[in-house]
Amino acid sequence: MVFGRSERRRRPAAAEPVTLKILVAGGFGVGKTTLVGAVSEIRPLRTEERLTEAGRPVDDLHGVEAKSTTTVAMDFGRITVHDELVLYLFGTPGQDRFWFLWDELARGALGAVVLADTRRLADSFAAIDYFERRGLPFVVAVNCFDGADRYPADAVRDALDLDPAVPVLLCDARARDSARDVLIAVVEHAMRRGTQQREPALP
Ligand SMILES: Nc1nc2c(ncn2[C@@H]2O[C@H](COP(=O)(O)OP(=O)(O)OP(=O)(O)O)[C@@H](O)[C@H]2O)c(=O)[nH]1
Ligand SMILES: [Mg+2]
Repeated sequence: MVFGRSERRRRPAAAEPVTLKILVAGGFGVGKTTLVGAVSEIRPLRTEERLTEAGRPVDDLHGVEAKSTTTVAMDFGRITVHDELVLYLFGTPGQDRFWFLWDELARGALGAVVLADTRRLADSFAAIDYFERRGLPFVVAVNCFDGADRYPADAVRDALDLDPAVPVLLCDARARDSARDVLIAVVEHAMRRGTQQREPALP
């Protein structure tokens, strides 16, 4: 059936989903590209280049010796959480020499995931500092690599000296459901933070 313009105006418009931008950040080789690829319902945009001998002294491949490429600009993916919520995912590059891209990538983001690898926890300090300084809500997701020692979330929280309000989760960046849970935790945390900031301070 073809509706005329006046008919179409009377019909309730289908509700557009809310779209939110989430950053997937963290140190070199923690699994950012893997996580975006695991959850994205569209073929993720990737900007991978081969690691070269020249980068060997600065790129710590401990635990991810099979890694042969690195992100040089960004990852991009999309996930529909439900009918009313779509997340656009922006994965950051992990190498320090691409820090200049972060401000552009972070613009307009609701919140972020800082992926961490307990074998190289110090690699996540810079991302945590970045989001703390900018007041952007973030959660820390420990990517539990095979063979890496497991630590409880509270031990990771202490080691990273996180504010008690920052959620710490354990995840497997390769598993869709696990990655999805992390993204939902970011949205929930950012919403909570937004509500708290709007509420008047208690006398
Ligand atoms: N065993 C295991 N391997 C993983 C996991 N996540 C990623 N990998 C592997 O670890 C390597 C690093 O993954 P990437 O997703 O490229 O990491 P990244 O954080 O995007 O790396 P950069 O963009 O270079 O900073 C790849 O070889 C992945 O196959 C994981 O959860 N478990
Ligand atoms: Mg990457």
